[in-house]
Amino acid sequence: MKIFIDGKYCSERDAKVSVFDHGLLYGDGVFEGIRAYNGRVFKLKEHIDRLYYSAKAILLEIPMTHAEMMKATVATIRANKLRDCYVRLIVTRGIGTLGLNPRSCKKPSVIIIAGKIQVYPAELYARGMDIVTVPTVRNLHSAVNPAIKSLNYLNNILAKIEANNAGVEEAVMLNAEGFVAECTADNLFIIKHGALFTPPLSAGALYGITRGTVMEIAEQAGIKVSEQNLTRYDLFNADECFLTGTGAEIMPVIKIDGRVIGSGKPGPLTVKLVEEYHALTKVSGEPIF
Ligand code: PXG
Repeated sequence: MKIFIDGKYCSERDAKVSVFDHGLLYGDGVFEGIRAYNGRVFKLKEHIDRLYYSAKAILLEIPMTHAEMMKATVATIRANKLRDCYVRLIVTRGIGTLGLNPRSCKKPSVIIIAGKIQVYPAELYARGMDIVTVPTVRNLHSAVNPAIKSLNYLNNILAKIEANNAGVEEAVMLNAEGFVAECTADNLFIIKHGALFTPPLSAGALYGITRGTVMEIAEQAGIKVSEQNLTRYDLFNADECFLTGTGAEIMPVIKIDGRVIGSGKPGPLTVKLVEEYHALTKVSGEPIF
């Protein structure tokens, strides 16, 4: 495996960061998760845009231009001869002193890893997922804004542990007002009377790129899409429910907090959206070779 670190490729063995990197010491940095399908990088520009927006929000100046970052991403996939893969982009504050002052970090570090990801077992997609709401709420906008894809995912990790402790794979996170925000690494959608609903970003959802793609696919198919605040009641009484994310793609949900959703099987509209999403991933994006 060839891993990009600050403009050079390293082997997996040599790909190491300093213990003084503030990405490690304080979770000070940002990241992205991108996928390539069939020799093309899916939604590359959208992911790189989000990386720069996250960096801007934490006053982190990425030492590469947007175009250079796009090129380096494609080049790293090419160097690893991959056609279908998962790419992790990481920008840390860089090496500094043992004190949280970011001014001690002279140069941010850029890391690009092209590898594989299987977030959930294949049979779960056919069966649908059982999820629960958890006590850990989504970060407040006035704290670390949940739109920032930062290296500090403890909020989500705690929620994931709580879901695992409850015997399920994924958690629905509510915001401090009790409205649905999203899951730990996925956005959430419901379908009611043939229309699609998803929480607005102001509810504490990440500006999900899969979320955006699904909204586009739905609109093109004549399905009405609304961004609105949702409560647990809305989830329980949905006809269908699914999660979206780069890693998970589209995951049907069949049970929430013990309430069966719709027929208890992946719903027909969800199945249609999954098919269209997979078809799109095969033909669109930046060519690698
Ligand atoms: N919410 C959160 C909190 C996320 O981290 C999404 C929603 C979905 O966004 P996209 O743009 O991917 O549709 C994410 C994405 C991983 C992994 O390593 C995490 C994500 C994506 C890919 C891999 O588990 N998070």
